[in-house]
Amino acid sequence: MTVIVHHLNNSRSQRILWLLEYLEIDYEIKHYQRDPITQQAPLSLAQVHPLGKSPVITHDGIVVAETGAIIEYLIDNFRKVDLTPKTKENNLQYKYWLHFAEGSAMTDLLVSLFTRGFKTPERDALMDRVVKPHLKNIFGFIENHLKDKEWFAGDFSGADIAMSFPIEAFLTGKIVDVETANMEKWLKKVHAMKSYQTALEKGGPYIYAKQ
Ligand SMILES: N[C@@H](CCC(=O)N[C@@H](CS)C(=O)NCC(=O)O)C(=O)O
Repeated sequence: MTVIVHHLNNSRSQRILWLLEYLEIDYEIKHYQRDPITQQAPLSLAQVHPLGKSPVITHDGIVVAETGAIIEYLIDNFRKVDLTPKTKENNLQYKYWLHFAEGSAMTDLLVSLFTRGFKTPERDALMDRVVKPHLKNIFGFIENHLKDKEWFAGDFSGADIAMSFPIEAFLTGKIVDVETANMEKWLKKVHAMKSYQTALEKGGPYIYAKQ
């Protein structure tokens, strides 16, 4: 059965389209548009999954939400190209970065993004004392990880797909001063991939691919 991707414009769900293109899996896109003022997803997405967030996919009567879980589901169920590293060490790295993408990398980025319209002394203090040091630490760590590696976990894997969104979002905003040469080099390779470009054409507006 065809996979249906419930895809919100300008969102994390772009990664799932990329993965589907890379794996050459048959899929359909159901498009959802953010509210232009609040940037929230339309209520219709909550009919697919109670949280009403994207990405979410439906396949064979199953609903799968949460980027990392969707990536694992698609790689496990459609083994056309294996995107799971084989060595124990690379497999651990793969799992680490798959979870890190949403678990660690996005947290402080979201605080920064969600509060950027509130120019108050309290927001400035929160940014200076907590969020910016965290972002420096996290993205400095990613930058350092990529210094002698082509991809996040050995060969190209689902971890690279998961990490694309936080890196694109970070490089788009660049709210802290940190070295980015290795992340930029990695992202250039990602953006040159045919599967990434096709997914971009099919997904519609995506402001984070413009570095
Ligand atoms: N950790 C979740 C985050 C899902 C999420 O927050 N998605 C955003 C799009 S980037 C969303 O749906 N926002 C609209 C809303 O919350 O109304 C995942 O990776 O699937």
